[in-house]
Amino acid sequence: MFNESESRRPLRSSLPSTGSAPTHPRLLAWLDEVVALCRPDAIHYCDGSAEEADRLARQLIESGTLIRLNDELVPNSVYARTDPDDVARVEDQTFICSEDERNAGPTNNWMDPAQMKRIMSDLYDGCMVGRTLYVMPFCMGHLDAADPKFGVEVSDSAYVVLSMRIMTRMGREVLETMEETEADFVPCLHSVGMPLEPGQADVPWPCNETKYIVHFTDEKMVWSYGSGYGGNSLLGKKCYALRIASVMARDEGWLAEHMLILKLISPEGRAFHIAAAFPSACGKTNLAMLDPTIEGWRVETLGDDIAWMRFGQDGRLYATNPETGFFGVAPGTSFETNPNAMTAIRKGNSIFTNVAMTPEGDIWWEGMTKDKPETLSDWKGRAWHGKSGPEGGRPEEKAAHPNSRFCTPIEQCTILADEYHDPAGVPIDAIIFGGRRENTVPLVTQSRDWRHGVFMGATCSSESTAAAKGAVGVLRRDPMAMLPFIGYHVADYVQHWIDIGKGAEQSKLPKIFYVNWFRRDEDGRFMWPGFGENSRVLKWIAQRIAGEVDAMETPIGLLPAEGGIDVDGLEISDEDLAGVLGYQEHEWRDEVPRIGRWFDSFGWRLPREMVDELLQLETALGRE
Ligand code: SAT
Ligand code: MN
Repeated sequence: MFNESESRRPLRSSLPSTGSAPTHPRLLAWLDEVVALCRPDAIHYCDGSAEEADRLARQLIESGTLIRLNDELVPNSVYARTDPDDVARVEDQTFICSEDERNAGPTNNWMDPAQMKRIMSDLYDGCMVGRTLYVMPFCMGHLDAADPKFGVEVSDSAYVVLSMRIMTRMGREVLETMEETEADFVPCLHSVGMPLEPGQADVPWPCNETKYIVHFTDEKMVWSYGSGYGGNSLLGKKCYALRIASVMARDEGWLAEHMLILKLISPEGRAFHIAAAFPSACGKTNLAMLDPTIEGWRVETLGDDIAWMRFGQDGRLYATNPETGFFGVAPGTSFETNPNAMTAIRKGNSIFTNVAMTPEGDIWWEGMTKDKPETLSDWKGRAWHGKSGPEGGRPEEKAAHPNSRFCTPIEQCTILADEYHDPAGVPIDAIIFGGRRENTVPLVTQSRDWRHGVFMGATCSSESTAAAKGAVGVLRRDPMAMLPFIGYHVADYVQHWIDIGKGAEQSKLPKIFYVNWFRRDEDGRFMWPGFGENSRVLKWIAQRIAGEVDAMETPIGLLPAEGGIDVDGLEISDEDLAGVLGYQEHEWRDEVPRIGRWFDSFGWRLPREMVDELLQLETALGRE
């Protein structure tokens, strides 16, 4: 990996080490290279145990990175405040470094892998001086899956170790399985990029202004530098389970998607399994744990962020959740909006990042309670009194950062479906694509067939949120909610979706739907109440799958027929209901050229099928 060999470069075997060293030959060879380049002071081989987590948490509390929360309010939990410039994924600095440039872009940043390695090797050179290197063997998905997907993350951040332990299967058992089965793994190198000279005091949140999140998609390797924030540093999550896995999935004939997985149970006890893609911070966690407002219907959770879907022996598409935790957006989460998440969070064993804290050592964020507590310390550590905002700040500032997060073990979710534990996963009945659009897109539309469904996914759009650095509220296309996570060329990605459908028995494919909870009226007011009331839309989807309700054919797809959506007991005016369920032809006539421009950006590899779908839409809409 690195071609320098200087005498000052340390040998791994000469470093003080704790934990038991691996015997896996490729892992050892890679670790030798990392140690020689990054020059950590010590090395710790993680076993993933609770004792290890306790010890690291105590160290981080002592060093000021973490604050212990009140054990009676959130047991065994800690709180971190990041550097104010390290609060979200950095999409500008995220690269797909494929050997062939045509395997990246236009939705990715690309750089020649050799050039990127030169740049990053310079940054990594000595970047761990004064720090400990943690070695984390992990597995995305079940250890006893037919084809377990292993990774090893090495990082100089103990915060990353604690988080990876919640989000993935990590530690001794994984390493043992890797060694017994001589399994290969995805090397994931992470550094916060802040070496410490002898005697130099650490800061609470070490990071570097220069940040790179880099995927070598041919080699299947991840290099991350300069950020400690979740999506940039927990490399099993977006980097492996989406960007690298999407490339594996293309080559191996499956799908790695930014989707929640839920099980919907009807009053008669019939189960429907649904996978749903929404951009970051558009309510995936809320939908995954939905508390239905309609009589007799129940939801159980399987996952809230990532779904891996493969065909089973029976020709159906099965989904598994490769993660073991929730890394959810905190603001807006409350016992009203998401009681299941709150219950899971209150069980503790969690890491909270950039939320606010009460004087009692409890967590707080905007939307958790109606009234703001009298006194708080905010995500920047400033004191708040009453309604006046932070000391030295402005009254309209938020106490919790809009992208503040809870990191909580999934097994604490009281409505976790039993099938979560099944390595084969669940057969998917419906796929939902969604976005945040204040106009144009109706509450729910069913696609005519798989190809039309792929068109809906490929043209999905959303107003941007705080989950990524940059302006909030700007409309962008977000194909299958994968815009920041597709590990190869978007045209090939859409083609892969089309091909998945072509190769399957049509009647066994999931039905595809497009939803939008965020439609507003002329005054900017949301017309649909959302949250638990979204169960009414899920019910319609289930009834469509079961063939129990009719739909109306329209140019944009199948819409609920009059009275199709159960609004029993819901306070909504006829005007609002018609407003959210219907579509405006003039808005869609405006949408067609926008979709055309989006497709233009794909270049010549734009799948023919998508051109046909767009023409079909344009023709069906007709002229004014
Ligand atoms: O920051 S993460 O990428 O982990 C979460 C998200 O943006 O969906
Ligand atoms: Mn996500």
